[in-house]
Amino acid sequence: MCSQLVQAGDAPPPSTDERRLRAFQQRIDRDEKIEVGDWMPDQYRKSLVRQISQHAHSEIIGMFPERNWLTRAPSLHRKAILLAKIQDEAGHGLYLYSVTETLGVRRDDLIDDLHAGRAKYSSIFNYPALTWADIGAIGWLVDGAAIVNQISLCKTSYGPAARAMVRICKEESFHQRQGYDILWQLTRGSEAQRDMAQDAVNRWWWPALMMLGPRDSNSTHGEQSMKWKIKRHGNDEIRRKFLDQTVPQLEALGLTAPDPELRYDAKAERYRCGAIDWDEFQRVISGHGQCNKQRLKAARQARESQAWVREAAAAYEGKRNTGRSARRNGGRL
Ligand code: FAQ
Repeated sequence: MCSQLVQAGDAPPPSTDERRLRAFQQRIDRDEKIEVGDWMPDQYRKSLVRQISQHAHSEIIGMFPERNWLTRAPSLHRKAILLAKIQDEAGHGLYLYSVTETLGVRRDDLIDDLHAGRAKYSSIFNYPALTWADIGAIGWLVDGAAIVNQISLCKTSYGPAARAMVRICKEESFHQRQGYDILWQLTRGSEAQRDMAQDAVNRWWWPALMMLGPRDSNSTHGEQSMKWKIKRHGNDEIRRKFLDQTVPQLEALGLTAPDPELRYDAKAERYRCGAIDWDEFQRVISGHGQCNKQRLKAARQARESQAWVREAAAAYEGKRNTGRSARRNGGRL
């Protein structure tokens, strides 16, 4: 009937899908949060699952470079701090997997994808932590880069993700400070300790800049993710903010960047770095970095060797549920 009312030359009325999409985009444009159970385009849901699960995997895999140093930390105090930091990363992974579950996926399936090499995790965790100074560089540079990105994600459009990110950022800022403090102490120590700090910065500097993602011109998801406010800033802008925040800290440490072209552009009031080796980034994210195989192997082994913990927790939960239903039925099972 409706189609008979359309005059020749008029645009056809929008379909239900188009109307829903338009209303969804209007909610995003008004900065409303999208909550569990709200209608969302399938592609929005998929993009969130992709980005948030990659982040969750990164937090979990990110524990491996640091764990080697738990038994070699230079003091009990440093060991306790590192232990707390690594436990925080595990917690971040768990919050983020929980967020993906609100989007209708199963955590086990995501972890299967990671272990089978079908899912990505951050490029940065495919580099080895060779000395104690690397623990400082990871905290300062890696957590530092992660925070700049994640502060922006506190305003992401999906409510559960935005709220998880607020808590994660608070913990990441402690991580960044502990990393800086390690390097601060080393740069005020012996010549060998100072050299160790410089060597760690030399090795982690470029990977930290790369971990913020490809240039905007090569970012596959950036444009649509920004339209949906899944991401609030482009990769290049986040990288610029990270550089602006980090170079003065580098100078305060008395260390240098392995970048002869790094300079302050007074006119633009920002730092500019030399060319990033995007071939290296592509090699690492396609599975050919220094530690990709080692990291996935360790993740698979951890899942297998800890299966008994999950089984025990499930058995305990089963017992509690049986007890609860028996109490509800007046003691009858
Ligand atoms: N590594 O289109 P875009 C941490 C992929 S947490 C590997 O620009 P997007 C805490 C990307 O997936 C660190 N792959 O992608 C910690 C896509 O491939 P796909 C993680 C990367 O999503 C510290 C393709 O390239 N943080 O460090 C990387 O719009 C210390 C095209 O890229 C998060 O995950 C990379 N670095 O922007 C833990 C935050 N970059 O999926 C332990 C949330 C890009 O089509 C110790 N994520 N790719 O196959 C995000 O904000 C975004 O996903 C970006 C990438 C900004 C990372």
